[in-house]
Parts: sequence; C-alpha cells; structure tokens
Amino acid sequence: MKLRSRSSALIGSLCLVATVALGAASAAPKPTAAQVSLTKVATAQNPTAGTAGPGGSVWIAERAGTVRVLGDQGLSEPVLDISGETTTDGERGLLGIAFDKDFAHFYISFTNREGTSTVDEFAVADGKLRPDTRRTVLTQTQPYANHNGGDLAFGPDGYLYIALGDGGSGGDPHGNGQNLGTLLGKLLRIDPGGGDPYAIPPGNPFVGTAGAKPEIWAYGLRNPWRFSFDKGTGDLLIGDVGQNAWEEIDWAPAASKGGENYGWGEMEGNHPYQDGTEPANHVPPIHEYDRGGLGCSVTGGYVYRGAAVPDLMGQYVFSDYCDGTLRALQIENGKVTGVSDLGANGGEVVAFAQGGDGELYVLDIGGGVSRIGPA
Ligand SMILES: [Ca+2]
Repeated sequence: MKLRSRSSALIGSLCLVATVALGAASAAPKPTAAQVSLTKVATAQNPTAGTAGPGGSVWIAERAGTVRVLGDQGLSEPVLDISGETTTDGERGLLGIAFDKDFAHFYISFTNREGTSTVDEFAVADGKLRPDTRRTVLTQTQPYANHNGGDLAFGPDGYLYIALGDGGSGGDPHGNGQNLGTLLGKLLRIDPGGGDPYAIPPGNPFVGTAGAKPEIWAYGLRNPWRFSFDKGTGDLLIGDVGQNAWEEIDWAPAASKGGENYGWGEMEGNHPYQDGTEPANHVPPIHEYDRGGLGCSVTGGYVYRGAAVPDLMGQYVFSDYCDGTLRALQIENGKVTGVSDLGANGGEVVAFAQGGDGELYVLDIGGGVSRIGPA
C-alpha cells in the first residue's frame, strides 16, 4: 500500500506518492466479455481488510482498530476495538484479519503503538470473539513506518500465512528482501494451533537451513500488501507493491513447496532494481505494469469464484490504490493469457474481501464497501 497525499480529511495524514499521472490513454486493455458493476453495501471508517466469517458473514477491519460485521443493514457496531493499541501514521493500523478453517479462531494483524507488526489470536464461540482468550502469536519490529505488509490468510493446507514488507524506507536499505535471516520482506507460514506461541509446519522450505528463519515460506517481497489463495485451485497470488517503476502480481501453484524468491530488492518486477542482479532462482511476476497510466500501488485481490458474474469465473480480480480501476487477469497454468478492464472504478481501492460464497467486495479507504455484480 502506498497512500497518496490528498486533501481528504480521512486520509490527509497519509502520504507517500507525491504525484501520479493518471488516465494515460495509451494502455487501454483489450475488450473482454466480463464487465462488472459495484453496489455500495456499507460505509466503513477507512476499511483496510475483510474476510469471510461464520454463518455466511463478512467481517471488515477498519484501519484505526475496529472490526465490524457486514449484514443486510450495513455494518454492525464494533465486535472488536483495539483503537487504543494502534496508530494510523505512516502505513500503520489494523491491517489484516482472518479466520481459521472452522471459524474456531480469529486473527488480527496490526502495528502496535511502537510500530511493531503484531498478530494476535482470539478463540471464537457461537460466532463471537472471546476477548479473554486473546494471545499474541507473532511480532516483528519495524525499522520504518511504511511497508508493513500485514495481510493474513489461511492456506488450503490449514496453516496461517502472514505477509511482511521489507521494513520500509525506500529501496530496501537493509537488504531484507533477500536476507533469509529476517522475517521482513517475506511471506511466512506458521501453525498457530500447533505450539505456543506457534509451531513451524513440517516442510517449511528453510527448516534446517543455517541462518534462515524457519517461518519463511517465500521471500524477495517488497510490500506484499494483499495476497490470497484461489478458493478453486489453492494457487497463491500476491500483489507486491513496487518501488518507483513496476507493480507486480506474483503466483505460485497450490503444489508449491515454498521457497520462491520473488526477487526484491535485486529486481523490481522483471527488471533489475538500480544496479541489482537477477538472482538465479528468481521467480518473475506473472504480471507487471508500469506507472504509465494504470496506477502506482497494486492492490492484490482474489480469483473470482462467485455466481453473480459468470463471465468472471476463475479470473483474478485486482486493482490499484492510485487508479481504482478493477482489472482481471486470465491465467492458465501460471501464465497470464489476458488482462482486462472490468469497466468499474472502486475509488481508492485498498483491499478486496471474499465472502464464503465466493462473491467479492471492494474496500475503498475513503469508506465504501461495495459488492461486485454483473454490469
Ligand atoms: Ca518481484
């Protein structure tokens, strides 16, 4: 996530990208059958994340530290409020939420008042959080206020995946992306129910590698702000925010054993970053785009597995914080066969949420929670 400087009171305190050229006509995507509409279903206070909850619900995280449940009448009163424990300076706040497979536990990812990335767990009973069961699962200190990553999701393997950015500043000054000795710049995989505070899943790729953190699943990430697993195939998709030139989508098949090196900070997309050298094991993005009109900060989404837009089935829906256009990738065997403009703009798209029914919601940091439907 890069949050632009704007006059909006809601995001006025956030700034990273000074000037963004929008609307260049040269990059018009090819036409596609799938076109969508957006129906606003609620207004939140700076929504940052959402996840399918128990009983077909969708839970929405708000940046300042509250969680609300989306219902027919909009959002509930907060079911959780940690606003006294986080701040919203830089790129901080409540950044991710997730349930485990049986909705037995709920996880939150936030930066604490010192800026430390923190993942906490709550037990869930009868669809409600049990505050007395709260415990901290994982923490990671952050050298700078930006590039915190912060997304959370359970994989089809039942393990918790946690995205952490490279620590921030610009250009990965500490070389965290390629350093297996730090959790920064990585996608982690842990088993929060298997130990105290968690267990390392057997088969994690760097277990037994001297000097490497065993939590690491994949590395070479700059700011993997949003990632997801395809509900249909189990494939992993990561939206990794670029430095100054290239936004990218990374991909791994469900059968991956982990260990992918996505290249940062030697590579930005398919291109050496400054005087970087492409690592021999670099896994290039399946899709990249430059700053020539499509945006400046990719927002990873989901592979569509709903029923409302049949033409969109199996396509990866994503957007860009600076541009807001909803786009889709058509992917076959890990190769992008098409990129399309879905014909709708979600505003300052900071995240998507996927309901248990596979339908998708678009979260605009300005407040809008909208459901994707047919055009
Ligand atoms: Ca990369």
